[in-house]
This record gives sequence, structure tokens and C-alpha cells, in this order.
Amino acid sequence: MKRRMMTKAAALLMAAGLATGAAAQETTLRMVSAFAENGIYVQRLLPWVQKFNAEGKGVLQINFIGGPKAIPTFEVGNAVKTGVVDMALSTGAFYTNVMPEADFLKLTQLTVAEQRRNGAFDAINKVWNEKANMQYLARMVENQPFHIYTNKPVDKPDLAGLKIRITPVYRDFFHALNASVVTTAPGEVYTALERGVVDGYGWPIGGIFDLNWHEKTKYRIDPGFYDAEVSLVMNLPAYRKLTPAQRDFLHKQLLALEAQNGFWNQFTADETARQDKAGIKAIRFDAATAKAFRDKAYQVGWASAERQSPEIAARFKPLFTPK
Ligand code: 173
Repeated sequence: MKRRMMTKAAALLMAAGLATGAAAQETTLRMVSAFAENGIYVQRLLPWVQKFNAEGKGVLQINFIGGPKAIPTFEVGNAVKTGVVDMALSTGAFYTNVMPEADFLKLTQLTVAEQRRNGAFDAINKVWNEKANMQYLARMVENQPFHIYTNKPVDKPDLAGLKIRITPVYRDFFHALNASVVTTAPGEVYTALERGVVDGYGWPIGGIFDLNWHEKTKYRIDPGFYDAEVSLVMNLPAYRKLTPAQRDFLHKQLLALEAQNGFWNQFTADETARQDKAGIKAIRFDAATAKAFRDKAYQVGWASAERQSPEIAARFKPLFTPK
């Protein structure tokens, strides 16, 4: 009798094991975004997730949980590091609390395709693995330089007397331009402008209409500088747990996402025209001043990287800079 009961229990266990085995063939990854759900980045991400799930049935699925309301912008990096979520759309500037090196990716001057060819991508992953417990999966935004937007006129590359909203992306450069700065997540920019807490903000060339900032913006300073890095990152243990088939599928989908990055050139043209139409005036410097302004951005950016993490900055610089 006792033996028969054991057999029954074993059979039940086996059935449960089989069920787990079947489920283990399809893994669902929980994903969040550090950027707002109604912004351009998530708008471009969601159709990709949809296609991913359609093609990944029985292999790999993504469950998009939400934007900063699910996990606040500056906490997303730690959520990926600790495995609270499996995957995130974010930018390095939002997880410098995990490692300062995260923000160095704004300094790349090569396409992500070139970064995959020249070893930059692998070099990034070595650091992301070791210091952030993350796999750096794909860069889905390229050719989106940052700009300074203000509601006060500026006639030279000097922001003395202006208070500008920043993230770590802009901190050292705007300090070098004599601005005073306030760090906020994108979700707080509109209110900061409305209340006069800031006179302007840093943001890429595209996206200022998504949260209605154009209503509070009078000027854009040209030229742009750096390149907005918006990427998918993944918890490293979750990545390592994937089967070879799941990893191949993921990799194929990530390359397909990056292959759409030509979109951003057209977006730049469209957004520049839209800003113009909205009455936002471009402040332009003469050619020599413009060049000095951009050069200063990179010089200050790399100097800051070298100060924060000399060994890794030295590794990255030749891989991020055109020959
Ligand atoms: O919030 C920001 O200004 C910022 O750091 C950023 C980075 C990449 C894309 C857009 C914004």
C-alpha cells in the first residue's frame, strides 16, 4: 500500500516535472522602460515587441510591463542589475548609480554596426557584465545629437546666469559653459519649466513634443553634441540562462531592431522642421565658434570619463572615435 502511494506521488511529481519542462522551453522576459510610454522610443519599441512575440511563440516572449510609473527612471538600472526585471529600455545616464561608465556611451562617434565590427560592442559588454551584472543587448537610437533648449536668448556659448535641467549626460559640459544645473528625470521637465525652476534643458534633437515641452521652449542652441544612446539591457544571469535557441532568436531580433536605425535621420529632419513651425528659434554660432563648442563637449566629456574611470575610458576611447 505504502509502495503504491509512493508510486502515485512519484507519478505526480513526474507529471509536474514534464509540465515545467514544457514551460521552460518558452521563457517570458519582464521588460520595463526608463523612458515614458508615450515617447518616441517606446513608440518604436512596442511594434518590435509585438513582432518578437509573434515570431517567438514557444521560444521566447517579452512582457512589457511599463514605463517610469512601473519603476522610476533612475531606478531601472538597479532593477536590471538585481533581476527585479529581466530587461529594460534605458540610457546610461539613467544608471550611473550602478556604474559611472554607463554614461560613456554618449561619446560614441561610430554607428552601432561599426561598434559591433570594431570590438567596441564586446568591450562594452565586458564592462557591463563585470560592473553592472548586465548584458548590453542593442542600441536602438542613433544619430540623435543632444541640444540645449532654453526660454531665454543666448548669443554666445556661455550659459552664465541660466539654470538648466540636466542628467549626467550634460553635467560637465554645461558646468564648463558656466550654467547652474538641476538634475531631473524627463518626467519632471515640464513642471520645472512651468514653475520657472529652470530656464532650459538638455535633450536630443527629437522628442520635445512628446511631453509638450515645446510649449515652454523658445530657443534651441545649435550645433548638437554627443549622440543619444538608448539601448536594451538585460540582467546577466537571465541572459545566461537562455538556451542556445533562445539566444539565437533574441540576437536575430536585436539585429533587426538596430537595422531600423536609419529612421533617426528622417526623424531629425522632421523634428527640426516641427520645432521651426512651433516657433522655436535656432540659435546658431559662426562656423569656428560652432566647431569649438562641439569640440569642447567631447573634450570635457572624455576628460570627465578619464577622471571617473581612467582604465575603462582609455579602453573605450579608441573604439568610440573615428580614426
Ligand atoms: O534625460 C535626458 O536628457 C537624457 O539623458 C537622455 C538620454 C538619451 C536620450 C534622451 C535623453
